[in-house]
Amino acid sequence: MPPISRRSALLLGGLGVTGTVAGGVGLWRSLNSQPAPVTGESLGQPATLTSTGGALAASLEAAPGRFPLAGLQAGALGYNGGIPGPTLRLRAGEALRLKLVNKLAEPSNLHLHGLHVSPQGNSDNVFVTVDPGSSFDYEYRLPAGHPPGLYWYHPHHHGRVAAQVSGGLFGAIIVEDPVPVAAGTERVLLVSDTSLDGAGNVAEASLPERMAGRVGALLLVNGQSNPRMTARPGERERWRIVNCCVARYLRLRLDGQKLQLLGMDSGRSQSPSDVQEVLLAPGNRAELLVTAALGQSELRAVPYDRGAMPGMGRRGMGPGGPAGQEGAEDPAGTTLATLVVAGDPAPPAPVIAAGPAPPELRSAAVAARRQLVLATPMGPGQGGGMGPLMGMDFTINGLAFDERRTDTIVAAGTVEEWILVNRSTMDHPFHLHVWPMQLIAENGRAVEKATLRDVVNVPANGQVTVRIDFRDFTGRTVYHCHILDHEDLGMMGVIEVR
Ligand SMILES: [Cu+2]
Repeated sequence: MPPISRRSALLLGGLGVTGTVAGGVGLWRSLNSQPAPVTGESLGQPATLTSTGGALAASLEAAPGRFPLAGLQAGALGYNGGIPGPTLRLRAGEALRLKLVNKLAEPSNLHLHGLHVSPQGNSDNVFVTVDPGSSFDYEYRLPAGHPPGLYWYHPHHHGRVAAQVSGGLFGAIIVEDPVPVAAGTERVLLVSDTSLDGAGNVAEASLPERMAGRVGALLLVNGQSNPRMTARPGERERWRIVNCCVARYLRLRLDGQKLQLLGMDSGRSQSPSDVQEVLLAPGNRAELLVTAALGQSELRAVPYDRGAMPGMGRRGMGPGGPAGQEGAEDPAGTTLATLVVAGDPAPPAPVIAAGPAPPELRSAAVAARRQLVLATPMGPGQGGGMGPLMGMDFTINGLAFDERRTDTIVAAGTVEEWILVNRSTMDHPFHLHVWPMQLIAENGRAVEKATLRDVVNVPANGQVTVRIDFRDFTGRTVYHCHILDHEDLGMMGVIEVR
């Protein structure tokens, strides 16, 4: 049997997962280190858990096992036996009770990405640790005015977030629209990427891959490789897309089809806007309306240059390089899924009712202004002593994450303006828990429309200005780079709102 790394053993250990492919070893061996994915399956949907009577109560069991990934039986991690985990559907004003059962061989916990809920106690508290073999009862209450839209959940145990998410631990959360959006077919598309080792187990990343941000060789939608969807001409579909990748940016196109953007991250725009493409940094979501046109179209991730580590260049181990495989060599990009439109035309889709005006902070009184500098200075580093590259630190305002230290103290109920400065040669997608950020300016250019995000891309050597309304909740939580390897390597800070 091919050797497995200590980390891979740690991730998958305990249930004999690593040994179970021995019978199929010839297959794996004949396909070298990466078995060929199975493509063209019909797109599946995760199991769905829906609230009733004002609450959703469920268990999420995180466990290693063998899961179908790209049509192969892979040694990976899943919630409730699946990759992705179940989709949770609920409404504003409702309660969500989740029992996290940790059957992994290492600590874990749970974060509800993008939800505007308390960060304290047993709510969205990333400082909770759920040890192997134990469980934890989370309880969240969504405010009555919580924005509708697409959110997601994943582990947030510092140091192991990237490994657990790329292992398969993620799922969608949908907060229902108060006024339904007329769309015939609704699909959830959770996009992830991962690499399998020679034994068919999710591979652990090397330190240089982690510093660049690991990019998996398999690009998957709901765990499938280039699955197929079918529609009738004229049919309107709603695609809810999450970028669950650890580091890969998704610049998505669906050429040949009418594509409209209904919303990004949280809430929805007043009316959908026609788009040719949409860029999702890790953690971002898009809600797209597709009006099907006769023929066959591919949902593709086309190249996006997110920079590279110093001295690595485009063809280094960063994006676009041999380990990066983000498709920079192929301008057509990577096919995520295929839409086949055939049959009798559907009746015309109804007009979409206008949504409410988005919140607007440009005229708000600003109580404090801060600058947060994201950097990757040379220093002792996580892999100190292994050469200059190995001595990179991942910092915010010069400091790597320490959960005992509070970096930023904010007065509850105030609006702040933050300048997010990137002094490195890689983009960093900046994520703040609990409170959404309004984009004010990008690289000195004002953002004209009121635009809310919970992940804001800060371009390499660039800067972004945001405003944040710290309303509704107090407590300690975090902001961090959503290249999850960078977060694990220290690019995270603690904020306390009080
Ligand atoms: Cu980063």
